[in-house]
Amino acid sequence: TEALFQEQPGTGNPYLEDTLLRSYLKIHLPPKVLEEVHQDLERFGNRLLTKIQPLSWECELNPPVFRQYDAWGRRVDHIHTCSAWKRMKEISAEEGLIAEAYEKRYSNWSRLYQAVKLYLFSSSSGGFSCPLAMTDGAAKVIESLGISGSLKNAFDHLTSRDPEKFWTSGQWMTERRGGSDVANGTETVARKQPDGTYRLYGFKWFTSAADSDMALTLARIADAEGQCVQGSRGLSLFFLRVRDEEGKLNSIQVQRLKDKLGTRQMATAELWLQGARAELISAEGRGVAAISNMLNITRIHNVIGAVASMRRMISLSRDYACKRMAFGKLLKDHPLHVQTIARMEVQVRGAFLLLMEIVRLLGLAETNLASEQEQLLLRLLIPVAKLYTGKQASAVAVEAMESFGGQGYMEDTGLPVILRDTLVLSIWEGTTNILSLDVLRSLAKSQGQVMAVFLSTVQEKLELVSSTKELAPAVQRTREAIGSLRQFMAAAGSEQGLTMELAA
Ligand code: MFK
Ligand code: FAD
Repeated sequence: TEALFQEQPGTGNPYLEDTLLRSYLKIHLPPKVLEEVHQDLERFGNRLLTKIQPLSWECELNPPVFRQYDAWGRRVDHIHTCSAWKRMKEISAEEGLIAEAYEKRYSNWSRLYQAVKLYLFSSSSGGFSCPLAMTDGAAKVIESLGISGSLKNAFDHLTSRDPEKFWTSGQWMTERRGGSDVANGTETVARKQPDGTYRLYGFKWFTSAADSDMALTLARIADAEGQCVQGSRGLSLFFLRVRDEEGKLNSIQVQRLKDKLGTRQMATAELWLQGARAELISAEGRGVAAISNMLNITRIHNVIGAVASMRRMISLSRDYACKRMAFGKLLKDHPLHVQTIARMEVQVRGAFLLLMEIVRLLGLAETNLASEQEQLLLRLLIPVAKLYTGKQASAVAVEAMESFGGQGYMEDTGLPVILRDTLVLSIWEGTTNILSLDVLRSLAKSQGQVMAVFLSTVQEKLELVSSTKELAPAVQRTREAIGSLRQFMAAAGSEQGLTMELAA
């Protein structure tokens, strides 16, 4: 028989194997909630392992295909997606991956529970996490604007558990002249129609999950002379259906699908809006503020994706270390190799706990249980976590790839896909520097409060662990960091002073 020289790394039920996740839930969830959630997550973990992971690989092998014309020369602009991708949509509805957060069965814990399911789903989702992020963001915007009229219908579809009824949403913000500077880069114009709806004319440069049912997008409303207000105050938010009931595009042409480094399972298109019928859903000129609710949700999804991909890579790496021999012993018995894995493990654990803290706070905010301080903290932590974990995920993925040696570089192991897909996490949903500026925006807006809240929260947490001997060096370092920040603030005169100094 053939000698076995290289064993494939694998993992079991991702929920049962995730000891940090399980201990977090045990410590934080009320017992009754824990009992129900545990049962569901164990079942979901098995479904992921046996049914969903194979679909994910199918999505990677069968990326979307764009067909512009049919055999008879008619323009069809059809984006063909594979059956596994369609199945992911059904599974997302069945599992309530969006619904859970809006039904609020477990009050303030529903959001955290949803985030945990998304975290487990993410690395087996074949890219479907992307439309789910935007779907969640759209539901959040609609909820925050008030659910009425046609938005009620859209909200019901976005939050449905019925696969026949479930819709996904796109988020069309980026145009050719500006993805970060949306306020000045948006050229799309909205012309009002006699029935009160609008028709949109413009070009959307990046539109992911272009097979979605609906989208939220920004445009400038033209006045009777065809003039538009420029800058941020000229932007309004619109809701549109991508296709009508017969599947015909809503006066939209697909220019092409993007040829991407990663996220290849999912269609990202360039779209011409040629009079797409849309509904104004924000106050005129309040488009950026209104879509910020979407951004804050999709940025949390970005954190979920970052933590999930780190978890997956490291779990596989740990398993491989228990199987692969080098220099006469298993990798796990080489202290230097174990140190490399341990460093990554610390990174993913820190990122996971930060994510849990954010969704815990979000759950409180959404059930009116958050104090003003907790709301400020949430606003601050979202961009911080997105920018930090976005970068961290690709660094960890590179390190983890090396831990498999040459096999880590081989396409058919599935490992390079994870690396490619993490590389986008620091670009979309706001680049690192744009999010740094958003941190400053949140500091400036809180007028001297958020930094104080942040520092006292860190101080409180520090006290909880200050008697743990093993943590003494870390506690000391954190104390020093808090001290320097306080000094810096004092020197700046106030938090506003600090913000201005940083901004300068
Ligand atoms: C694993 C799955 C991950 C998810 C996958 C999704 C697929 C990918 C989809 C995308 O990439 S979608 C496109 C994402 N695009 C961005 O993230 C845009 C990046 N640029 C920014 O974030 C800019 O900072 C921004 C466009 C928001 C700047 O716009 P403005 O108009 O120049 O900013 P301004 O004037 O400071 O803010 C306007 C209002 O919005 C202000 O409110 P007020 O008028 O009431 O004062 C701001 O406070 C508010 N605002 C801005 N950002 C906010 C916010 N409010 C709350 N939270 C925020 N983050
Ligand atoms: P730019 O804004 O031109 O940025 C270029 C560089 O300049 C960046 O490094 C940036 O950090 C820096 N920069 C810009 N302004 C400043 C500043 N003030 N200070 C310091 N540095 C600055 N967008 C959507 O709307 N919907 C989608 O569905 C979508 N899907 C995407 C899918 C993929 C795979 C990718 C890669 C992108 C997608 N995007 C989508 C677009 C994405 O959100 C933008 O590419 C991103 O926001 C950056 O915008 P930009 O490409 O215009 O870069």
